[in-house]
Amino acid sequence: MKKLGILAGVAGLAISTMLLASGAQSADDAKLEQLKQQGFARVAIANEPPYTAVAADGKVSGAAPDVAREIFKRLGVNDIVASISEYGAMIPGLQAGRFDVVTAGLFMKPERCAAVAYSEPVLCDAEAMLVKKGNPKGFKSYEDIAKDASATVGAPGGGTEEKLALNAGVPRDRVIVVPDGQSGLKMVQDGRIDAYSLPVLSINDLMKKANDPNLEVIAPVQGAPVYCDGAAFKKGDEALRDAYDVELAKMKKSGEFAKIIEPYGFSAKAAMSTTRDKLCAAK
Ligand code: 6CS
Repeated sequence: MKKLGILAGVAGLAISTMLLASGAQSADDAKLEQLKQQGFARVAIANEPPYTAVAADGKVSGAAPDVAREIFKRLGVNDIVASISEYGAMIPGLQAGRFDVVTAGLFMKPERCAAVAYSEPVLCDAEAMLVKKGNPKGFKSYEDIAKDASATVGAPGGGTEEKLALNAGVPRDRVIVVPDGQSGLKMVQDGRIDAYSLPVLSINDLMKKANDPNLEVIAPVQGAPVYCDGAAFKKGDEALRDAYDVELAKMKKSGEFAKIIEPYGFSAKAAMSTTRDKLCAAK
C-alpha cells in the first residue's frame, strides 16, 4: 500500500508539474491536484484523545482528523494518512514536506501563525493540570508552580503548556518534557512530577481512562488563555487552505461540523465565535 501511495504521489507530482508548465493551473491549485492524484492527504497528529487517536488496529480518529477526512473527501481527496509527531516537530515536518497538513489540535498563536497557513478555527479548549488527589501543593496556575522551588510540571515537547509554564517563570529544569499522555499520567501517579498539563479535554480523557481515585484535575488553569486550533498548511499552500476553509464554513453552517466534533466534547459554538485573524493576533 505504502509503495503504491508513493508511486501515486510521484505521478501526482509529475501531473501537477506538467499542468503548471502548461499554465493550466496556478501553483496553488497544483497542490490540491497533486493530493487528488495521490489519493490521500498526509496529516500530522499527536495521538492525544479526543483531539487525535490511533487505535491498536491503526485506525485514526479524533475530532481533528475526522473533520479533516470529511473536508478532504469533499475536495476530492479520498482519505488521510496519519503520522504521529511531537507537537514541537509538526511545523518543521510540515515545512520539510513530510506532511501535507497538521490536523492535531495545534493551537493558533502568533509565532505559529507566522510559520504556517492556518485554516479557520476548529477545536477550542482551556488548559488543565493532572495532580495527586487533594492537590497537595495547591496549584491553581503555572505561576504557583514557578513560586514553589520543589515543584515540577510535565508537558508535551514544543507544546503550548511547556511554553506557558516557562513564560510563567517555571525554570527549564522544572518543566519536564513528556512524550505522551500515558507517560504523563504514570509520572504523576509515581510522584516523578507534581503536575501534568494538557488541554482540559485531553486531561479529562486520561482521567476517565485511568479510573484512579488518587488523582485530581485542576481545570481551567488560572491565567491560561482558551486556545483554538486550525488545520495548519505549509506557507505557499494558501489556495489549498482557502479551499479547505470553504468546505469548513459550509459544514459549520449546515451543522455537520458540530455533529463531528461535539460527541468528542468540543464546542462548535466556541470555534464559530472566533476567527483565525483574531487568534493569530492574540497576545
Ligand atoms: O497546540 C499545542 O501545543 C497543544 N495542543 C494540544 C491539543 N495538546 C497539547 C499541545 O501542547
